[in-house]
Amino acid sequence: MSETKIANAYEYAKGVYAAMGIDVEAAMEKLAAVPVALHCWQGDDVRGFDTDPSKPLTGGIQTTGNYPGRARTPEELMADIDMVLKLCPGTKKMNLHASYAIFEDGEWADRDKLEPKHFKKWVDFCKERGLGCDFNPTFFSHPKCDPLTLTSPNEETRRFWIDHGKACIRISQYLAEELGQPCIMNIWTGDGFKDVPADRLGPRVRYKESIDEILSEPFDFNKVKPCVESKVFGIGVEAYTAGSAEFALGYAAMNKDRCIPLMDNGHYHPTEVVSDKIPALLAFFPEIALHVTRPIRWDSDHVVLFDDETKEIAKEIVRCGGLEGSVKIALDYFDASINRIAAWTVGFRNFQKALLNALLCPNEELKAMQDSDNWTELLVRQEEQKTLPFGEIWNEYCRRCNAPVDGEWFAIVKKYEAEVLSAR
Ligand code: RNT
Ligand code: ZN
Repeated sequence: MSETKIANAYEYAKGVYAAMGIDVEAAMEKLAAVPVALHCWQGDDVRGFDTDPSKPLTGGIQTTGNYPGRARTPEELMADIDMVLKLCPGTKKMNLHASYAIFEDGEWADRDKLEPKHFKKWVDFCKERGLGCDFNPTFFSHPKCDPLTLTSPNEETRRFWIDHGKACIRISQYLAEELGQPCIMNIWTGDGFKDVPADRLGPRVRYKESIDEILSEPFDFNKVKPCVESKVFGIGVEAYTAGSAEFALGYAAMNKDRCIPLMDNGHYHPTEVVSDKIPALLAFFPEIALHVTRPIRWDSDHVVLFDDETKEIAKEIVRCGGLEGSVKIALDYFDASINRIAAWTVGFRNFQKALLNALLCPNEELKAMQDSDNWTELLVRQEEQKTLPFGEIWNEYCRRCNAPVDGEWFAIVKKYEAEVLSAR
């Protein structure tokens, strides 16, 4: 399309929204400043660098597929992330797992002995690109999972994982200080049982005490935001998960001065929706964190789509004022069956689309309809909203962020695949 045609299309779309009282310029500007955390683990199927990559994942999670080109080293992973950063509009933040520690000169440290220095290369990477960084202790895929971690009845096992958690607090504080942005530190374990347990309370009490010990490590809550992520079940732990929704929420509610709840939208029964849980939690918590993913029948971690529930999650974030900082947004999915860079990019761009779409809704007007019991017009307006010329505003947003528009970026991925990924 010619420059003039593009400009005309944008001006037309802008006019359509303006007629509804929507300032598209303000929406784009607001979105461009919101950090969304990009999960490093999409690039290497959640394998990390600190354990044998031929060993299977544990903790009830699974990547499926064997698409060629997986990143095998920190250098490869960073190169792939650079490609994704270029292809996605908006403000990004990195999201690392402890298993992505980078060891130099033949050195290796076990997870309970990890130090900030093992993440120095990531700090350099983030600094060069102006990124903040979130962090996750890795309580899975490791010989010290017995298979339990923080809930283990074996004191030695539990101690090892508590020490890992404490090391991660220190690393998170280092990341926050070096990068000048808060670090969300997410505690998730897959601890649970395949079959009906005889003791459901014991593991949860141990989990609670373990988190208490981890959070007794000194940190500045303005810089490090520990969270607890709940889950309904995982592969091989179908009958019982210690870190259930009630457990995680209960913990966060009782520890509001040092902990926030994290909801992953793959971690609930299929008829439950996180979009509805966001305002429920914001009625009680000043800050919450999200893992945005796409479950199909279970926590399958498919690539995030621009689908109804993703749009609804974004709408709730926007309507509840979450973009002002109360909702910490991160992506969490891992698909090894398609080009991993494309997977990362599609999901990141889709969540940007969902947020932009939410910012382009006449939220105040719609709310007034609800409050005046005008459900007829609310239905009509919400339906009409779906066919507005959103694509033109989205493309303009991409151009302003110096990111490729839809239709342009996949060719770049194919070239990278031919030149770089296929040689791995
Ligand atoms: C697993 C959780 C957890 C992980 C990452 C790798 O079900 O969602 O957040 O996906 O920590
Ligand atoms: Zn998650």
